[in-house]
Amino acid sequence: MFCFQCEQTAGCTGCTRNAGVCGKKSGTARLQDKLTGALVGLARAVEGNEDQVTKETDALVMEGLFTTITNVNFNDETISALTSRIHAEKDRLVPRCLDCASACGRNDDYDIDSLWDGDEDIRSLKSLILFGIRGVAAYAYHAAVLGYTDEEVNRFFYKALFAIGMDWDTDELLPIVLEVGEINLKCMALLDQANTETFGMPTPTEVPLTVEKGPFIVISGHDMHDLKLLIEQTEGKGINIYTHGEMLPAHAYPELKKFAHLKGNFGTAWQNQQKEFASIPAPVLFTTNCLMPPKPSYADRVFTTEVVSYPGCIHIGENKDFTPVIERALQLGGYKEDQAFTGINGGTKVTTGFSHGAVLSVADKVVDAVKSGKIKHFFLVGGCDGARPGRNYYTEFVKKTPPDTIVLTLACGKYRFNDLDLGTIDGLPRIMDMGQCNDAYSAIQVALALADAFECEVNELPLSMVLSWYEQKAVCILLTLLHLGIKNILLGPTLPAFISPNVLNLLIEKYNIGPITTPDEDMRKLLG
Ligand code: SF4
Ligand code: SF3
Repeated sequence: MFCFQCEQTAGCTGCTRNAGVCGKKSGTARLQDKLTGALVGLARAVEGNEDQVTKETDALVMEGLFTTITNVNFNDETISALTSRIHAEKDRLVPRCLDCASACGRNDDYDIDSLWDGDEDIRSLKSLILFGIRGVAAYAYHAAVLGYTDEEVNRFFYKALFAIGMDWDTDELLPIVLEVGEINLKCMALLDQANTETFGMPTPTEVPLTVEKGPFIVISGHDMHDLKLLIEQTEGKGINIYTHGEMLPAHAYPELKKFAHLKGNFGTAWQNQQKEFASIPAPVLFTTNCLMPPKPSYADRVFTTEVVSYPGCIHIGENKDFTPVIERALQLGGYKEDQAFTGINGGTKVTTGFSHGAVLSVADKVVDAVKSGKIKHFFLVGGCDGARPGRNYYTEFVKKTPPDTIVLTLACGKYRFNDLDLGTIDGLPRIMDMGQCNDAYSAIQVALALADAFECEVNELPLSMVLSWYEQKAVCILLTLLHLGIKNILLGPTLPAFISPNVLNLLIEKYNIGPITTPDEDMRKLLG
């Protein structure tokens, strides 16, 4: 196998053995490559047949891309079935193409090995495109389940997939890399609109980490729609719901927080799940990444839905009947007494909901605090978490931020520090959780509003971005920040294996992006 799409890739170069660090087996990796090759084939078939593309074609592309994100789908059967559906769709667009013996190169599946084995700069640029659109597809998928789609975003998937299959050079590929960032901005705006119009504008909300006695269900991932359905189906059944990982920001949405049995958050970072789920008397439902291979101690309590799948785990299908999860929760019965859990720093609660709506509603206060010198600097410390020991950097960095600075955060990397109490500045908490990774859109909106208020460029604001990455959604967000011309981003804990030295030099020259070093050194550098 060859896979180097995530931050924990073996030896910081690539997973090449029988299984990846994430637990993905070589056979599964092969099937995911075939699936991707089929998607390129579908994009080739779309070329010239655009008028034949339907909502179903778009949905298939989103599903195919999302399925191959790290920690989403480990199930050979569902991956193969999806590939067959993609072939069938290509066959509909270009009938009998699959029966044709002569490879015309126009509608064929793409052999992804020719990408992995190709020139390292081309591989690097095509990887940025492929991994980036996997991330965008996940966000587009979440928006689509709420009934929101964007033609331009959908069309771009075909363009990008087509480009991956072409023998193009750097000059042709680089603009498409940046276009991934541009399209992702549109897609995150779409998802923001979908979430806020469906569930209301998030408001700052305290979330307890205590699990109350009685039956409960833990729900993980990013899909708010699944959470809403689960909340509705458990109402009045004496079952409490606890969020996990990227589901935490759900507590801040008015249309979700109004349910009294959405009680709190369970667990710390996603990479601790094998330890934390081992002994809980409750089922866990995964709606998206990050699913780790379940240990035998709790595998029979893990349920999946949407594109997530793991062999042997019960999958909740399109009918969205969560009865098996509900019955398991009642059967397990939960704790006999309330259990007071803490975050990794010992905190008993966390706060979320500082979306662009919440922060910009007190924009005057923020601007005044900056003008009067009470706030000297903003740090955006956000992104994915992961198991690499070097990720303690982010905890240490946040602990070292001076008292006259604000830490904006988002995505699951915040579990390293979101239970810290850093106090307030003029009533504004020093740590503000803006939400999930896609709520990078909120951070961008706030940065643009501050630049507007101070009549300067975003790069001239007293704002530093110290980002952590793990999977492919982080790739598209990073490309969005580059598309917006944001400079001086610090990225860690290691740089992507798929960025070749030449491509890295290009990013350094144009955007001055760099790796994190030590909290002290970076703090000194950023505060000048
Ligand atoms: Fe390795 Fe990451 Fe690929 Fe899993 S997703 S096989 S850990 S590079
Ligand atoms: Fe985390 Fe897996 Fe990326 Fe949405 S849940 S950010 S790593």
